[in-house]
Amino acid sequence: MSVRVLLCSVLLLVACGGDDSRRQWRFALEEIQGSVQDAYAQRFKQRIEAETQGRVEVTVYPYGALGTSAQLTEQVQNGALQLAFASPGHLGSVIPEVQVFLLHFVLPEEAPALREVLSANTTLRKELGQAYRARGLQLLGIIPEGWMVWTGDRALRSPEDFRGFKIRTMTSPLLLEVYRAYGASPTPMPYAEVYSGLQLNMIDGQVNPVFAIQEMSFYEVQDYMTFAKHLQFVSTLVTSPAFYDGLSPALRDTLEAVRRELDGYIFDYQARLNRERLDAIRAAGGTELVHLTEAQRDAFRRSSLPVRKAYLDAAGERGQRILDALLAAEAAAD
Ligand code: 6CS
Repeated sequence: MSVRVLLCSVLLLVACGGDDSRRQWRFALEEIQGSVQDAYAQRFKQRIEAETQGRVEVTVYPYGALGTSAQLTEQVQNGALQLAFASPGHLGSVIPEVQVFLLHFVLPEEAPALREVLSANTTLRKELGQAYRARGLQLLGIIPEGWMVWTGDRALRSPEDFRGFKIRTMTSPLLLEVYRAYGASPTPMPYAEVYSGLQLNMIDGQVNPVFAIQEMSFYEVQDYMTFAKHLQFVSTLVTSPAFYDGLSPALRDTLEAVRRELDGYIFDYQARLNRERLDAIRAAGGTELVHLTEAQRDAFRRSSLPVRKAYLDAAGERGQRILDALLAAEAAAD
């Protein structure tokens, strides 16, 4: 074998796997250091490197290092990255089915039922896994990051309060339907542009979990946080089918075992982080916290129902099976 052929083979193995020799896995985040995704990735790195005795080295790239969410997904598809988070809020034009996680009042509300459905619902994992594969992605994990909270220049106690409200959304197409159903003017934009958009009054508000509102300093340029418990922020961990299929069976088992272990870890971690970050926002002062009553939540629930049809129009029969599975889990949890 010539030196050149040997070098090429080694480079291919390092990038793609294929045996258990030394390799580097590049893992990109849609969030900054200190976030839920960062905590997940740091623990993942620690566990994978320990389990493989350092034969696999994981390098974590926080948001901003390699591009927007859409760009990270492309980099996974073309093999430049081995792992990345891909949030349904940004993935809808690639995988319409995943937009089920953008529908309000669908997932079970209580933590144990939510944990069960996200980590262990076989229909969800099978159907979503196939949808990802069909678009050149391998679904690894489904990760909750906390309740979405509306921030704004006003409190949002009813769909009427949303009338004319310019809310920044992530970039999935269904989010336009979701917020138009409340009478709002949804404005999709990448995460990195939200703070300046709020500061310059290009948008009136945005929606994210508490930890993100704190670490991205959105609360500093917003007067109100409205807690409607309408939606859990869910992200997904992805790799490419070529990378996944190219792993040795032993290394694939290790990857799956670590992923399953992290399901439990991240669920508790995000709950704690969101509580601590809310305390920090309270301590800073200047932001009014508004918690909706059941009657107020019901008005939003009713307004949100027609969006399920828009989801099914985009996601088809597989989408129907996924939505049915989630609604069944929600009904069972009641
Ligand atoms: O709002 C966003 O775009 C982002 N929010 C969070 C909490 N994670 C990733 C996502 O891109």
